[in-house]
Amino acid sequence: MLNLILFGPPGSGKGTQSERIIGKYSLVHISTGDLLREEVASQTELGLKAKEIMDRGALVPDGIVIGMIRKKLEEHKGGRGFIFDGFPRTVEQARELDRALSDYSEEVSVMISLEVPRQELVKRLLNRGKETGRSDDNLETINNRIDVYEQQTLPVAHYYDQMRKYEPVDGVGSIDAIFKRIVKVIDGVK
Ligand code: B4P
Repeated sequence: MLNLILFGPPGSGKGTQSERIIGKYSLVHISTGDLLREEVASQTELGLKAKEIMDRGALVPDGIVIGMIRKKLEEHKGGRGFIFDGFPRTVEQARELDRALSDYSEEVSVMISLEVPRQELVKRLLNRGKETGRSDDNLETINNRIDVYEQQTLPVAHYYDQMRKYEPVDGVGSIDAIFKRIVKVIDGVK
């Protein structure tokens, strides 16, 4: 199996590039952001709790996110592999992912990290906020999300770097150009 982590700050293009990657490599897409937004839309108990956290730009507790991931792994076991989009976001989530995959005798193949400067992230997310009305795409929450990324999520890159699985990719440019850079990395590990 090919198990990819698509990593990067909010607005770096993880969701956008995931769509392309799934099309080319037939992987199962797991976006914890999308899963949480589905819970919010269905107004489940978890969704109501998650909405308040997401609107502040904070991270939903590890236990909730890991539970969602384990469920998806079980549902799609035996496929060609997974693309984890926006997960893991803490070192604890990374350790749990490794444990969960090892239950299926699997492991993370590579972490692709989209590198985009803060100014560009803010511009993209403000733009998306205008177009879609997403409630966490406002200036205050965007800045908080990027701060949370730098403090709590960046150490995950170091975690995979120590295992020689961290691959930085320039995330600035056209969506097609960035996709080509990603394909080069994936084809190098396949
Ligand atoms: P996510 O849904 O993961 O939100 P995101 O990081 O903002 O989205 P993404 O990075 O995929 O957007 P994209 O760049 O594709 O998380 C939302 C919230 O959920 C978090 O803040 C947190 O509260 C919670 N959460 C999620 N996962 C969690 C976890 N594991 N643990 C705890 N909490 C968790 O797109 C951004 C914009 O840029 C788009 O408008 C796109 O069109 C544009 N864009 C993309 N590529 C571009 C390019 N090359 N040039 C110009 N614009 C581009």
